[in-house]
Amino acid sequence: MKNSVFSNCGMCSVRCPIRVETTDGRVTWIEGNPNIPGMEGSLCARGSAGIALLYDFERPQYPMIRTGPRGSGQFKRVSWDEAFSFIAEKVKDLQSKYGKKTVALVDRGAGLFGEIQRLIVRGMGSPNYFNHDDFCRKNVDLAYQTLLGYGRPEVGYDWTNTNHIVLYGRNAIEALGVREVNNIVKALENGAKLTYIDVRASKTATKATKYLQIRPGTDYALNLALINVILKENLFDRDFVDRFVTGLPELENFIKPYTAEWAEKETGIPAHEIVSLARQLGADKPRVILYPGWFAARYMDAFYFARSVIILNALLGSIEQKGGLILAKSPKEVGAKGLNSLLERIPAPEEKRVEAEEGKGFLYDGAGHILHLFRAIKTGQPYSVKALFVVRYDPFAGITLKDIEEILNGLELLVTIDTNYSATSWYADVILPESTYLERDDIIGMQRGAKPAFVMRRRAVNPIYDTKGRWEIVKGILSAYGAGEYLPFETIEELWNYQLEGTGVKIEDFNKTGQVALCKDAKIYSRDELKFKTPSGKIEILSGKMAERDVPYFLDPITPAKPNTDEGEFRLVFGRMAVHTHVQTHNNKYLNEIVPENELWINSEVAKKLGIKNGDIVEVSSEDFSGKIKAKVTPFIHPEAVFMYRGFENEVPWKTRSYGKGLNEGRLLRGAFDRMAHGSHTGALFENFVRVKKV
Ligand SMILES: Nc1nc2c(c(=O)[nH]1)N[C@H]1C(S)=C(S)[C@@H](COP(=O)(O)OP(=O)(O)OC[C@H]3O[C@@H](n4cnc5c(=O)[nH]c(N)nc54)[C@H](O)[C@@H]3O)O[C@H]1N2
Ligand SMILES: Nc1nc2c(c(=O)[nH]1)N[C@H]1C(S)=C(S)[C@@H](COP(=O)(O)OP(=O)(O)OC[C@H]3O[C@@H](n4cnc5c(=O)[nH]c(N)nc54)[C@H](O)[C@@H]3O)O[C@H]1N2
Ligand code: SF4
Ligand SMILES: [Mo]
Repeated sequence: MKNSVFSNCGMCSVRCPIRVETTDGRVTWIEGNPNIPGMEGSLCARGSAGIALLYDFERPQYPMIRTGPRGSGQFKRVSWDEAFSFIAEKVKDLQSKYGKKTVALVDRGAGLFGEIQRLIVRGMGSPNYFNHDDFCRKNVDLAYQTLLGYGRPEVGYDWTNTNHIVLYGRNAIEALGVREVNNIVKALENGAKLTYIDVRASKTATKATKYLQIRPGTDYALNLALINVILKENLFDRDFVDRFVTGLPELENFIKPYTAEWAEKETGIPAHEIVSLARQLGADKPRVILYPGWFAARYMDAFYFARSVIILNALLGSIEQKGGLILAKSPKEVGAKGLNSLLERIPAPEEKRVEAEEGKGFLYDGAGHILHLFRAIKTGQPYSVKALFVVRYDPFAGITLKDIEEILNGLELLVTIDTNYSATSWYADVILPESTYLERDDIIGMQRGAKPAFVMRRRAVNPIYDTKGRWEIVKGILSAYGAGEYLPFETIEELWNYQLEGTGVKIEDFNKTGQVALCKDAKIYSRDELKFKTPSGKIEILSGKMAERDVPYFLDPITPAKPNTDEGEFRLVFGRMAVHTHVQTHNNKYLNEIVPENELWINSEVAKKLGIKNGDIVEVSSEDFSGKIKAKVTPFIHPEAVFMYRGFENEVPWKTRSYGKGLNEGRLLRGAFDRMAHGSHTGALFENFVRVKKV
């Protein structure tokens, strides 16, 4: 018998709406939800390979407790109750020695369905909740917050109606979300320009109207020059700027020395190209989208770079503008009531997170700074963090072996909740296997946007192995700990009904498309209605929040260090590929078949000098690690950089298809925890040099 449910893909963090078909209780087909504009049946390769994840036997099938030394791979099978009691006893013991705040949880971010795991730490009375954002989008988030008062997830992009898109190393065609890529392609078909800036010609460069190769780490210099030309030549949207932007005189003063000629020397992009781009944007405004980035934890100036992109959008009047950036509307703004929070049922702990205790200078109010968390675990300062829960995140897959060792030395309890055997699980004390997204129901999520909606992920089939849904795992842990009252629901329907109470929406309302929109049409404010969420209600170049927290408004550009390429020294940069997600899909049967290992992009001229030919095996080394990889010799990368796709060389032998294949760039990131970006305290993963030589 055939059946069909609407759900959300779980093969990456985009969570595209999907329709899942089952035949006699087996998943036989997955496609993009045909009811959702921008999806219309389409799915990426990873989304389609969800079936291979579901039926994979090389994933955790029952709870496990470690029996041998960490990293030995020795575990025993236990029942769920044994696992929950083990965790609860250990946490209580550690808390009695080190205080409640000795427990921390780190996840991949709240996203649509992630509120639930935060109940674990809060239920245990600790403030120490962290997510991965320091290594991903936090600079952009903070840049939006300081300028507009909105966070990154609250800003959408009206791709299809735009005249001009500018992407800075945002490899949107490959590091993709299905709706976004479909809409960008539609924009190009409608005649929009795409200016693409990258140190290498990625797949997105091949779709661009103009590709500008930039010297690594100099995008901020480029933007200062764009601002300079736009102000000097009066190319900006005066009406918008007069109404909404404060701090313009200070910006004008700061920007004076940063001419296009100056930026040519920094970026390697000819001054006439910079002036031409500024003039095109001036002509194409206000329907322009300069995208401030997603994976933004790259360089030390990332926060100020992201601010410069948003400032450019503000000068060009593209904010809350058709064909530009569109602000999310809260349920209240569209006349609806939001979901009832599960987290807010629990009193917020009074103690401070590790970094807050270290002093001033922090802009973030959401999750804590992970670099500070790891530092606290390693050093015991400002206080000891001894128990760590890791949920849907694999930090150990992307850092050095030395960092892993130091973190493990500081921890007395490490618990992972994952659908795969992650690199972190391999070292964990307890592995709690979550049911895959096709086998579980999640809490209802709130999709932000100009037309906010509630979203439901429903199971397509029952769990195949002895795994549980996330809310059931959280409930089990809290109950064993003695805090079961914080999640008192017996069934997912009871939980959903609690979330929906008072909203007027019922569970059945999701049957039709899997989503319930909170208003009929997307709401866009006119300039007469528009108000920002900053203290002044305007776009604050001189941000009140930054002033209050002692963070300078402007950063003088810093010329990046130059590697000695004649000696085989390069800046290491990396990114995502279309058929894999970060570190989680390389063992997927289908996707592993398509791309089993990575290569090292290296510039042809430089490779020639070093005697490296296409396909040669090269050794890549940092101060404390070296590994081998195949060279891809190409003219399409800046001579100072080498590039590889991330997430390869899995070290967990249980995943036999991907074990040892390719090279893991994370192991080469020596000192990555010691570099925190200016103003934002995030990682700066591309501020890192390696040596390359032919084997
Ligand atoms: N070295 C290095 N570090 C990086 C980056 C890099 O490029 N290189 N990129 C940074 C960026 S931008 C990001 S976003 C992060 C990404 O890094 P991660 O978040 O660690 O990577 P993912 O592969 O998305 O998966 C994380 C874990 O979630 C698990 N998982 C997947 N689905 C589920 C589920 O439904 N439930 C549960 N419980 N677990 C699930 C996966 O099996 C995997 O173990 O890394 C950041 N850090
Ligand atoms: N298929 C797939 N899609 C994904 C993901 C995935 O794992 N797989 N992950 C999702 C996530 S969590 C994220 S954060 C996004 C990331 O989305 P992106 O940030 O678009 O993706 P990356 O592949 O990390 O892109 C890094 C690019 O930066 C370039 N680069 C390096 N240095 C510089 C520089 O100095 N200047 C400029 N202009 N460019 C530079 C690199 O050459 C590379 O092309 O992708 C999302 N989409
Ligand atoms: S982009 Fe692909 S993998 Fe990510 S949620 Fe969408 S379909 Fe799934
Ligand atoms: Mo990311």
